[in-house]
Amino acid sequence: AHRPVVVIGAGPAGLTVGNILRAAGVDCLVLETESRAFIEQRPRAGVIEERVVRGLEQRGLAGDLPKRAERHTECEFRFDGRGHRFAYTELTGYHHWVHPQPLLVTDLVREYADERGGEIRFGVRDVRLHDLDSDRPAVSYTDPDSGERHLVTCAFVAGCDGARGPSRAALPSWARISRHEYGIGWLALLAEAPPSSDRVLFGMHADGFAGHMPRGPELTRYYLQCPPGDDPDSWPHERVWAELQRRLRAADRPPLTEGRLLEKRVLDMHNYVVEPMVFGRLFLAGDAAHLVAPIAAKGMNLALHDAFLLGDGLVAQLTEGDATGLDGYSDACLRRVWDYQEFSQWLSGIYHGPSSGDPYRAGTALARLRRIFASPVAAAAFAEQYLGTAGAF
Ligand code: FAS
Repeated sequence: AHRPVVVIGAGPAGLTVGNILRAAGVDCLVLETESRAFIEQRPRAGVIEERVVRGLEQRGLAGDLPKRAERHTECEFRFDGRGHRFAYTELTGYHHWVHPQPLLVTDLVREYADERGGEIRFGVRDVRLHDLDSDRPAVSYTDPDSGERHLVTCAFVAGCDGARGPSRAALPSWARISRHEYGIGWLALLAEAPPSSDRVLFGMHADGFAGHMPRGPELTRYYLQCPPGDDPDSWPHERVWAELQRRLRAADRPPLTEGRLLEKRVLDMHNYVVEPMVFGRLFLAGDAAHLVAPIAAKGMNLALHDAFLLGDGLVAQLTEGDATGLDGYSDACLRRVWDYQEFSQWLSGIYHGPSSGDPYRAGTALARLRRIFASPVAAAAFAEQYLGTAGAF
């Protein structure tokens, strides 16, 4: 079989690329290892930049997100036993959307497969990439039902298969992978409880970071800093809530609303960046090319920024023979990727300084924090990075 483009991975990146191609009448095949039901409920990110929602709207992919999602205009840092509101929308005119990733993925896969007639295979196995540095690359996979191997030749492969997919492994040995290990873990929790505040909370505490992110009226995402490789089973319900209440306590705020824990997993906090993001006819997008620990809610946003550039670049190439988008793709993505990596690092210094055990890191962390409350210029710079509103990269 032949398709102009094969997309590996039906996450936010792969589905957005597929939808952009279909809107231009370009045939493509999306290959996904999980089932449709699984990807539509997998709990992950929840904060979407206003610019990214605009990008989705411009491509007819935002659906009723602006009606269903919550607009956030401020967040809150809790330190020195008090809550400190940071009203970023007042500073920039931009807001954040809170919209759980499963809802976005559900809309994207419905738009791609049911509305735009996009071809997708779920449950595929053993996906392999072939002849990427030729003008006839191919992708092979095993059909889950028949067990048959299929080979699809194509003009381009979009590697959107996330942090553990085959695309990155297909890069040649000279590709550079930069890694950063934070040396800490985050216990990622999903609580069946209404949010304890209408804004995102960051708790900087001597015993460790804690985070609170609304995920809709009945669900709340919490994070608790823990040792890397910690065992989620060593965190029973009582211990989780005792730690969250302590690390997020503020004199002038009510205690957290507790509830059943639906998800409990330890994220080993690390980042990586793959350079370049292109090899021959393989174009990487999203977590397949870069990972940023969920410190500044940037992972899914970066994936969508990449997907807009890749989808538009493929359409220009395939419908008008214009290669400028694809030629500039890797550099354009990496300028934003490194900017977000640096911000994630900077913010991690604030979150984890107080509990680092190093008084110098604790002192500089609080100094950074006090600066964004004391200096309007520092506050505006922080808000710009937090919201992703910087113009050029
Ligand atoms: P994805 O990983 O979403 O999608 C890749 C797809 O490829 C998956 O559907 C996978 O099943 C499929 N795939 C993998 N291997 C394959 C193969 N061999 N063949 C075919 N398909 C294959 N980001 C935030 O911004 N904020 C957060 O709060 C946040 N929290 C997170 C919490 C957790 C527990 C995790 C794991 C991630 C979190 N992230 C968060 C980051 C996450 O949202 C990613 O940045 C985002 O999903 C990236 O989108 P994609 O690049 O499309 O990759």
